[in-house]
Amino acid sequence: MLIKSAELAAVAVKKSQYPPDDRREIAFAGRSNVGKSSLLNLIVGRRGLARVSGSPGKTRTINFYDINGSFRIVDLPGYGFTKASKSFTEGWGAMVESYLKGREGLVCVALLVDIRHRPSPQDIQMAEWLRHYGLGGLVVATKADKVSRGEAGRRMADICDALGLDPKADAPLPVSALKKTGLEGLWAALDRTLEREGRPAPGGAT
Ligand SMILES: Nc1nc2c(ncn2[C@@H]2O[C@H](COP(=O)(O)OP(=O)(O)OP(=O)(O)O)[C@@H](O)[C@H]2O)c(=O)[nH]1
Ligand SMILES: [Mg+2]
Repeated sequence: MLIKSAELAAVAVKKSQYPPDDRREIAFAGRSNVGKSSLLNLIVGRRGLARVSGSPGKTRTINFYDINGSFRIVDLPGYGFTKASKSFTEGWGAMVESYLKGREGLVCVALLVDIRHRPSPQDIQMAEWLRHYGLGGLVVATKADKVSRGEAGRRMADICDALGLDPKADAPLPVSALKKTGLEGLWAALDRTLEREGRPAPGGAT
């Protein structure tokens, strides 16, 4: 896929702020600091499009990006950062869940996990939840630059084991936003997902 355009379409904390539900959307979910916003920037080839930070909890809103005027990538706030206040954590759940449950155009949620760590209980819960709603299947292992090649293989097997993935059918895709590696595999997966879900979107636009 060639990125011809990428622009911020909406920043939302509630449904009335979402853009119209008229096209396919792929959302990025995962723990805070796992690299969701960095991956978005890598994909669209624009370093500063989504804000990135060394401290967890950078993205606090649901950010919708229009890609090529034909689909959207949705950058979600991360879960599981320890400094979050209780009210934020509860608000996060409600905010993200209402998006994930209520969005007609949402075709897939890419679950990002850090290649160095065994998925957390929240990652596992998220993977199960996505499977249940038919939104799973795409797992991305971020920060692949942090491990050696040999180690990467072992880490991927461990991630498959923890998330109940079939290593032959839906192995995680290793990517590094730092080294800009793994993009081709990710593009191909996104293309396949969009093609598979190429049904006319609600409202008639494709
Ligand atoms: N080494 C390395 N660092 C990365 C990579 N991707 C992201 N980072 C770093 O990880 C930190 C968090 O990245 P973000 O993209 O802001 O993470 P996020 O998942 O959007 O975090 P929240 O918005 O808090 O949910 C930043 O310091 C990034 O520079 C990567 O592939 N390799
Ligand atoms: Mg972010």
